[in-house]
Amino acid sequence: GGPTRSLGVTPPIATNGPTPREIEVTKTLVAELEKQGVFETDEESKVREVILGKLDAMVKDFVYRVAIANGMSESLARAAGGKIFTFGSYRLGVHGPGSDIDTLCVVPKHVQREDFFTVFEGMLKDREEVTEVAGVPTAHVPLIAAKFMNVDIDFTFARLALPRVEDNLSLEDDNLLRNLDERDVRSLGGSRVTDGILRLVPNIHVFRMALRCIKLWAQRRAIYSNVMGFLGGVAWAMLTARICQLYPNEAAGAIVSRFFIILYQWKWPQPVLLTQIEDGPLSVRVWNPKLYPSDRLHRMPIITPAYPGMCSTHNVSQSTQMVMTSEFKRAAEVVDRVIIGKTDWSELFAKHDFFFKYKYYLQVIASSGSADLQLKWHGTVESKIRQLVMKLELVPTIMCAHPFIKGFDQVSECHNDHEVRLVATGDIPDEVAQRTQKVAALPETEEAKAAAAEEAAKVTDGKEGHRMIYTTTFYIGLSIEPKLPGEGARKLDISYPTAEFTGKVKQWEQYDEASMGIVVRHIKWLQLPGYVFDGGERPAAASKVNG
Ligand code: 3AT
Ligand code: MN
Ligand code: MN
Repeated sequence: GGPTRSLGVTPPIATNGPTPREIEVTKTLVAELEKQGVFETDEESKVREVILGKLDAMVKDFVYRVAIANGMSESLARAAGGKIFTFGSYRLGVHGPGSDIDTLCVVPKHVQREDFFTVFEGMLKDREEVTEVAGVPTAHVPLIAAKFMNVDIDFTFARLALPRVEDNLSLEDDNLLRNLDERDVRSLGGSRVTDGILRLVPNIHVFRMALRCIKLWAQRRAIYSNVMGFLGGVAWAMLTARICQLYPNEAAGAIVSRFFIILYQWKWPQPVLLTQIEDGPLSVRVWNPKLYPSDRLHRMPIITPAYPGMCSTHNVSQSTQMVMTSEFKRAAEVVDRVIIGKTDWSELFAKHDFFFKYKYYLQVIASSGSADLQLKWHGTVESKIRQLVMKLELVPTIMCAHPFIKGFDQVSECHNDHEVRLVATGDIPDEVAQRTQKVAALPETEEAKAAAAEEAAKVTDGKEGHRMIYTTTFYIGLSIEPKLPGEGARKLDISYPTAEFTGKVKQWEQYDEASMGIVVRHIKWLQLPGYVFDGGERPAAASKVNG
């Protein structure tokens, strides 16, 4: 190989290039990833480039319009600039055919955040290429979500303390953060972290291929979710980047192999760093377990490489760490067998076995009476699940409380209060289940929402007591300590964590006792409903036994 750039907080472990066998397994890995559909076509990537060109022009036009409206001269308004940056999977170069493009619109100081949600949002709505526009100005990272030429785009926004934003502007300089609003600092963070990762990997092509493999594996094994206490896309990218630093001349197949071995053996809570954590010009906190007790609670710290360095994995709990560790082990064993030719890469990407793994499961059922309400209620309950997990970990007989990464949405047509009660507590009667077939899941598109609302109106119109009930059910697998010989059956008392959890959830400012429900109950494996299994996956033994 070429010259080795030494990157990272330690020297590399090895600087050799790949063996012929490692080159071979890298080829079969790429072939498997192609087969799994993770790459977009050349045409699709050209469309994305066209879109980005148009969006950059739009941002410049936006800055110009606001400047003119503020009374600036034509020439000053033109010179004010504006620039679009990207982050997320597209910027990393690991996006799939269905991925969105995460963008950051960077503007000079005369453009206000309000302008973004009025002027720019309006400009989007006026474009014929744009089909859906939804501004979320109050989000932690405020954004506008839109569909442009059929591609999902997330627009975030940052206003710099500069009179103009020129095309050669880089966001690398920490001093850019001076005198900015907290939200602008946060918005800039997404791009600065992604760019930092890319600067800190020795070979970008190898990094991308390895990361595509790791992402697909983590999704299939159901451990890709920051909200639920696993890792999100940025954390998986940083882990992959660190392994690339340790083997700067290796091929992707070998990186993947080292990834699982090294992470299985990692001495957590020793942090994973891509670069030394540095101080900077703001008075914000930088991750530092010596200084801050709360940072000492992070079990698997993975620290972002841009100032202010932050832990991207503060949601990891004892249980999710256990689950990920055992997945690292399984994956290391599979890849070993791939390398000696005893199996192929497809085994690495085999679907998770969450719904076969445990004897007992908790169901967390969030219910409400309308689709719009359920969307928010779903999100609120979801964001609290990891707190329930941590409470369950304190129950002495529970060894592991394993949350599934997503909730299951259902809509049920109920004809009386009794049916509503049954649905809200997880016992969907057969006749309700049959009525429910038509409406299957929460509507996502505007047309589907309209159709669902119409359906709901038909059900409720003139038929007293007829209602559509929306439910989202989350699952937590429980691993219980085996009982000792001679000991009687173990009692599982989850009333305390459950009560605490439902209490917390009900503190949500929009919670309304009359229209929203939250129920936690435990069930045996046999009672798992059919919808958690893919068609035909469920073994004959597990027929529907409710009650
Ligand atoms: P896809 O290929 O789009 O599925 P991605 O890694 O680009 O993968 P997202 O588009 O969901 O994933 O997120 C891109 C970045 O946006 C990742 C993170 O820096 C930021 N981000 C995502 N969700 C949130 C959130 N809820 N709060 C703050 N930042 C977020
Ligand atoms: Mn994305
Ligand atoms: Mn996104």
